[in-house]
Amino acid sequence: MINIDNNAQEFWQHGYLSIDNFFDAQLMDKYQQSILTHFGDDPDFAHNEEFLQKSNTDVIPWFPQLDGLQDFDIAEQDQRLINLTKAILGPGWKSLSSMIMFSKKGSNGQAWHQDCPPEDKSQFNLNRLVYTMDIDHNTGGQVLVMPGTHKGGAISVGDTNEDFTGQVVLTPKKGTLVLIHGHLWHRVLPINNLHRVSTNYRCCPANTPDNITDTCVYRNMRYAFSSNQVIEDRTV
Ligand SMILES: O=C(O)CCC(=O)C(=O)O
Ligand SMILES: [Fe+2]
Repeated sequence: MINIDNNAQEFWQHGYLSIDNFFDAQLMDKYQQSILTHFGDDPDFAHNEEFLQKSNTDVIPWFPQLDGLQDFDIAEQDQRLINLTKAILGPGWKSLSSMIMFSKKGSNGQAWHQDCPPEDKSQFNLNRLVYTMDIDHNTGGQVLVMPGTHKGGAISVGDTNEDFTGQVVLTPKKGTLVLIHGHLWHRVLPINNLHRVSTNYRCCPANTPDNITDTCVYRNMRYAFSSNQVIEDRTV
């Protein structure tokens, strides 16, 4: 059983939370199958070359709900998830469209980043990540987080894949729920021997614009996805 109040408190203290066996294994198997069917063997990247290079990010997104697929509503409508989200974000929070992220075997993962600009503490997204497969040493693609950094400002300028003292390695399993505050420094390690899939039911507090995650903050740049542009070069 999960304790909503303790979980919400832990989330706000560290900026992230990981709960194993949150979702039913059968539902996860069903999702995984439908995701792999969608992506096929050799999907194309949806981002432009400059972004892929500078961000060191190797992810292909899919928005199943925007394609009219209702299967993915089941996890989103889980009452425990809804209660936990409300305990963290307060009344009036809203869902953003769910995004599935696919990474090929041997690809880069994701460099350290914050999902949205951290200057205004009240404006952020919450990642609610659902894993439909085990992420471990064999697959690679473990999630790194820097506890407490959601309380500070912009991520420091520096090496996009630096190892930090105090970083925590998350190895989610099939059915694990991971919550990550959009201002928390986080990263995905390179993928090893298999493809990697994660499903993100992003949401945000009341009074947050829907395009809150349009600008992502990396150690070397701020990048706007809507215009596919580097809007700030942070290396100079
Ligand atoms: O795929 C993951 O595990 C995390 C990806 C990420 O950085 C995000 O969803 O904001
Ligand atoms: Fe992220």
